[in-house]
Order: sequence, then structure tokens, then C-alpha cells
Amino acid sequence: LRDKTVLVTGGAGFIGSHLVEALTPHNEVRVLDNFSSGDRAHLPEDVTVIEGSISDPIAVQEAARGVDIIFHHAAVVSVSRSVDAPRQSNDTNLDASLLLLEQARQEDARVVVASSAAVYGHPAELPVQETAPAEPTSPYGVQKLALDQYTRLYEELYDLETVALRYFNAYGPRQQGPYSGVISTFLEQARANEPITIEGDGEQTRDFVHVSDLVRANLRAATTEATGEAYNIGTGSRTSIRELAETIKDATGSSSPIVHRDPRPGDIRHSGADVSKAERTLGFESQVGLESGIRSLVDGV
Ligand code: UD2
Repeated sequence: LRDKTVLVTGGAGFIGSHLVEALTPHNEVRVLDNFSSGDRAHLPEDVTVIEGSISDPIAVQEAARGVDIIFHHAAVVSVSRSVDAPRQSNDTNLDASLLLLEQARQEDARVVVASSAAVYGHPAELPVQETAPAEPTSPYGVQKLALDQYTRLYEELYDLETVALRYFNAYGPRQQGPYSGVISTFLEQARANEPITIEGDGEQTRDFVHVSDLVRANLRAATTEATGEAYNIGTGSRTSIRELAETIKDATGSSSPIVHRDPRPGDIRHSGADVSKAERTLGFESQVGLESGIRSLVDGV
């Protein structure tokens, strides 16, 4: 992408900041972030930062003025927080997102939103296709599903160009904090030579996708002609949590024991993306396999 004015909401966060990094050399980049979990240190210098909430109409208006594309990554990402306080997360994940879509209409800006595998709940069939039944098991999933449907509808009703990217299990540098994923938890445990804690039997599987692949998907979504659509973004292959624990233990040369705890209540057993739609239509292909992704995390490159 070149010579565009773009807004990245949540641009100081885990996925957003990697996207900002990829966009800045050739585009004018703005970031709207309230720094609740994002970090200024993740942002390149030549980015315009608007510190504010996506729930604040004034901040959103200022941030979106004159932009060509909005990449929407601001969200309350914790599934368990959405279970504890569904209205609070709904305010950010859905109401504020709608405010952003309205602003995009004003600016006639394309919108690419971060949706989630959470929209599927327990997949009935694997790998899961975009047409599979969407039965989320958390308020977070319901909110992402509604956002995903709104983007489609905004294209249908108002001719706004929109794309929803349904991320599977993201990992990579800068994923941190209490709601980060299993890979960053296991890495931290392995590095400290503390027990690596598998929840349940470890036979549950996930489709782990490196953040650089998510960036690639966003760049494709920015220019595709196939808008008004939702796309699964994953690698298409699944890894069990036990395998993951062993891979991380090996990669770090850790002496951590691998231990089992109670399974997480309501845990999804298996999750894996059918990525053929994204491959066919967006020209997206994931390029980072799990082992090399973990290796580069361990080596810090
Ligand atoms: C992911 C997303 C979430 C939502 C959901 C949709 C992340 C961080 N979260 O949740 O936003 O989209 O998918 O289904 O990507 N585990 C352990 N030990 C640990 C931590 C986790 O065994 O210390 C297990 C956990 O029980 C689960 C698996 O690892 O079976 C993945 O857990 P997670 O929290 O990384 O991600 P997930 O799939 O629950």
C-alpha cells in the first residue's frame, strides 16, 4: 500500500503496532489509541498519534478526517472480561465500532476490521469455513460477529467498502499482559524454567497464525476488489497444546516440567481455519510456520 492516508485504531497494541510499522514507510499513518493496553514505545516516530477512546465521537472524528482506509484493531480483547462484564466490552467492541463505521461513511473510507474465530464458537466441522454456523460462546464472540455482520451490511446498504478478517490464534512479538495467548504464556514459563501449564489434557488444537501474516492479510484487504466479505485468516493447520508445549520447551532449551491443570471451563476443543477463500480471493498466503515463528520469537528477531 502506498500514498494513502490511513487510520489504525488500537495502533499501539499487539497486532495494530505491527500493522503501523508496515504502513509507515509509504503512507501517512494515524493512530487512535487510549493506551489502556497499547504502548507508545511500539510506535514509529513519524506517526500521528491521537490519544483517545474510540467511544469518543470527537476523537474519532478528528482521527478519521480525510482518511482513505481505516484498520480497526481497537478492542477489549479479553474473552473472560467480556464474560464478567458484557456491557462494558460491548461498549467498546460494538457500540464504538459502529461509531467508527458511521465516521467512515462520512469520509467514504474503506474499513478493514479485526474479526475473530470466536464468531464460530465450537466449530461443527473442521477446518471451519466462513459459511459455517456462527454460534459464539462468549459476549466477545457475539460482539465480533455483530461487527462482522455490520461491515457486510454497511457495504450493502451504504456502498461503503468493508472487509472483515477473522483472525485465528494470533501470536508474535509484543503479545503480552494478562490476556495474552498461550504461546506468550508458555514462552515466559519456559524462559523462567517454571512449569509449563497445560489446561486439560493438551489434546485441544488451535490454528496459530503469526502476526506478520495478519499484517499481510490487512494489506491485501486494503486493496482487494472483493469487499463486503469476511475472510478466515489462519494457516490452515492445527497444533495441539501439548505439541506446542514441547516445541517451546525444545526451542528454549528449558528445564521446565510440563504439567497439567484443570481444563478451562467452556474451552473450545478444536479450532482451525479453512483459508481457501482468503487464498483464492485475497491472494493471501500465510508464510510463517509455527516452528519458525516460535524460533524467531525465542531468538528475538
Ligand atoms: C482465542 C483468542 C480469543 C478468541 C478465541 C476464539 C487469543 C489470545 N485469544 O482464545 O480472542 O478469538 O480464540 O475461540 O488468541 N492454555 C493452556 N495453558 C495456558 C494458557 C492457555 O493450556 O497457560 C490453553 C487454553 O486452555 C486453550 C488454548 O491453550 O485451550 C488456547 O488458549 P488462548 O487463551 O491462547 O486462546 P483461545 O483459543 O482460548
